[in-house]
Amino acid sequence: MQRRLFLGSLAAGALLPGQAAGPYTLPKLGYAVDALEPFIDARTMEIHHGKHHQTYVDNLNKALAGQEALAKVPLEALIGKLDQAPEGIRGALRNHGGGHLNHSLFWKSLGKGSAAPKGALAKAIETSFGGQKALEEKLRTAGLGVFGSGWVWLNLDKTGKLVVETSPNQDSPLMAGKRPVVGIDVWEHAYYLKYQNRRPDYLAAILQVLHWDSISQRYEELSRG
Ligand code: MN3
Repeated sequence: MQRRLFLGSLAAGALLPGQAAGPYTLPKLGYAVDALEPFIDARTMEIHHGKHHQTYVDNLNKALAGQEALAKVPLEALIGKLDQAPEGIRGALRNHGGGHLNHSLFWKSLGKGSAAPKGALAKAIETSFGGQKALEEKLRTAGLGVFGSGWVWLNLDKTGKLVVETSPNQDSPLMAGKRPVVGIDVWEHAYYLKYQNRRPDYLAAILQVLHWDSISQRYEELSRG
């Protein structure tokens, strides 16, 4: 029974290349902490990546300590089948494993100089939403609607259709059988130093630094899977 756990197919487009299993480490940003200025300030990036994300990684590793079989299961598969995880660590996996996956995708989706979706993603956005502007408006509205801490997502649903959704806390779309194309962190820790309570200003800013080349590439990897 134990051996049959988590043997389902993995979501394509691994979020954690090079660290398919635990113990997990903080992935490097692919750019300098000030690379997103003035939209996202360097101090926020330092604390968000170096402290908040590191804490999710540390607590995930703590939860998996002594769980040798589970630590070898790719994190995306663990999070996708949380109901099969031991009850005693399910909450920690959900919060800290989700936090690690969500932030790993977030950092990879940011960067300047790539302002529009490309190729298959551009076409899919046109079909599903009527274009990039309309999608951005949907992301903005959904992000404003998250009460408390959470994320707004562009997901692929089980039929391969693009959908805008939100999740509370660090819940991953993988928990609902969806595959995240891109997520926007709307926890206050993502913006409080620069924007304080002004989430609308933060959302306007973060939409300026989505790196659509990377996001388009991820969409193509997910679509192939
Ligand atoms: Mn965060």
